[in-house]
Amino acid sequence: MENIKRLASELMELENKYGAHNYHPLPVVLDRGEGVFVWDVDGKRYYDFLSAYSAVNQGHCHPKIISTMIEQAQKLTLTSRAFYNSRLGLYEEFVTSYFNYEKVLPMNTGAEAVETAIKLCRKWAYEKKGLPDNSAQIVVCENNFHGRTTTIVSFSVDQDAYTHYGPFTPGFIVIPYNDDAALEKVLNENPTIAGFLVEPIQGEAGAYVPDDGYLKKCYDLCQLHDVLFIADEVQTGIARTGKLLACDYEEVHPDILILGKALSGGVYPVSAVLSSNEIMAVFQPGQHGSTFGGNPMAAAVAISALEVIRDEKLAEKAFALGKTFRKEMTAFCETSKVASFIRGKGLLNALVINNEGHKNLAWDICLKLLENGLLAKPTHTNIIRFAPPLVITEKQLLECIEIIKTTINGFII
Ligand code: IF1
Repeated sequence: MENIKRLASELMELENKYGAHNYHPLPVVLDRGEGVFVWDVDGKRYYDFLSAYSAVNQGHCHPKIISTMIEQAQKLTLTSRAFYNSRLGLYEEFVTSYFNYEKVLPMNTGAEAVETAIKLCRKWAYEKKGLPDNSAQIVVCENNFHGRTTTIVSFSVDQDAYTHYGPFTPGFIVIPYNDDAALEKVLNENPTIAGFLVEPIQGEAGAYVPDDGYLKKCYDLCQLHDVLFIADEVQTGIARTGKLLACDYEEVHPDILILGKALSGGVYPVSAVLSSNEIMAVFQPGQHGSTFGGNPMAAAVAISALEVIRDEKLAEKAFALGKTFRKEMTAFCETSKVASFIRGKGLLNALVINNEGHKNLAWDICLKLLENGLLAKPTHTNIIRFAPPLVITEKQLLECIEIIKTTINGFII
């Protein structure tokens, strides 16, 4: 056991010495994952309540997805789009039907898909809506998180995300989130708006759920002004919030839908932009693409990952278990001086902590949760995100709720 323990510290030291310091990980070295569990190099087991930021909704190393990956890996992994391949068309038919769209543009990371959606929206605005060249504006919301490219951080309000990355990409208007009147005002005042890019629930902001009806009102305003409603469901999509898409709660069908993360069950970078024939037609050969986008491995894995969501009814499970989690945690917040309130939908939830007099309380709670066998990470200094894989059972969830309560009760403020 002693050797393995040294291994953990050695591995952390290697990351520290040879890796860029663009993260501040919790002090645990993970080595294996299965379902809701991960094990560290010392063989200690943890409940994973981050799910790689909702990329492993299907659970770690889901056997069906893994076997698809192994089979495809032994056959054909990458061809580039210079040629057709035997998996892509099958995937494109499957995923467009699954989400009720006519066309898909396959990419790899969430940020790539967001960038693709921005280019698609702008090109549509010039070529179909008739906006003057280079005049297109896209409306975004305060406290957004859509990825980390230079264009995307150009419209971030988080200093850590944009400081010293300028000069920034113009053409974005930032309005308050959960404020449809602000969207209406900016649409009435600006004739060159092309789109509205929004997270149906703001993940990084701490599972910030907008008022009921907000998405529908914004969607209707966009329709009225011939502006594209673009939903970034990279984190909220694929059953995480208790529906297949968070937009489904308000029966909003985005003009452009952005998916990523759990689209592959966390085994491979797969993202997608879905839209209509009319909108997607603005992309002609040679006008957009990527080396790995639409590769046969991604196509095969994504079909399996989506079949698991459907066949194991993971949206329904997330809906029911999310209610249990928020009910239990709301009751706990009523008696706790540390836990203020819980918010979220499905199994995307966040606990707001009262960190008065103890700035890094959320971080310290996560360190204690780690000791107690549960992995969670704070987003901002006073919010802890709780997002287990959707395959968690009710019994396991109740056990984890006890771990969370006991751990927090160990902190006196
Ligand atoms: C990091 C945050 C979550 C996303 C939404 C696009 C992307 C993301 C709604 C880009 C990615 C990840 C990125 C990761 C941590 C994590 C994150 F904390 F950064 F904000 F989940 F909330 N749209 N979110 O949440 O997708 O390019 O990463 O595949 O950058 O630290 P990506």
